Amino acid sequence: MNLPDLGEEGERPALVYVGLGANLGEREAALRNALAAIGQLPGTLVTRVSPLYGSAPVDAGGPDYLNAVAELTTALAPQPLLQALQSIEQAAGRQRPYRNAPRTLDLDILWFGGQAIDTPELTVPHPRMAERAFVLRPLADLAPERVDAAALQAVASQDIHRLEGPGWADAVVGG
Ligand code: A4P
Ligand code: MG
Repeated sequence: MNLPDLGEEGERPALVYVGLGANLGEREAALRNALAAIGQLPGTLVTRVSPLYGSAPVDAGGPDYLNAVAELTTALAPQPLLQALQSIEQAAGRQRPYRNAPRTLDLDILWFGGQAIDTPELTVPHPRMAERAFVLRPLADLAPERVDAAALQAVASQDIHRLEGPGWADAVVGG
């Protein structure tokens, strides 16, 4: 993997939330490996991981997903972080035959240090997160103050259940 550039020297690390999903292959192993790989990125620490959820596909077909959200601090700028996450997806065998196709690993930047970013490659906050229980529920576990109660209520009918508590990833993030 090409190591991405660090952000501006002297920049403070940003607090970032990343959504993780998988609905093909060894799903839990893929999420654990991704967390370990994220923790190896330059200037990056995985600080907390949400409980692990199972969820029916939303706007998509295929098998059920595993989903979680990770909290990071990183000195990487948003674009290099996106590139690094895409390299981790590729290493997990991610293929993109069509939009919302089943996948071995999906890593989305949900929130990046309070920045609003709107470029062809990157939109932050993630534009579809407010419609999705598989994002809002684990994000609310980590950062309830960042999730609007009305938004959570609006996705309450989506089929999602908590499979494991926050300790499921301790072995890879150092608990
Ligand atoms: N991109 C723009 N903004 C971002 C961002 N904030 N984070 C661009 C990550 N990528 C971002 O993504 C397509 C392009 O989005 C990237 O090249 C990047 O430059 P992709 O991962 O290649 O394709 P995708 O996953 O098919 O699209 P996307 O937009 O990630 O799909 P969604 O909206 O994330 O939906 N149901 C359940 N239960 N659980 C899931 O995890 N996931 C999806 C994917 C649908 N249904 C699901 C789940
Ligand atoms: Mg994606």
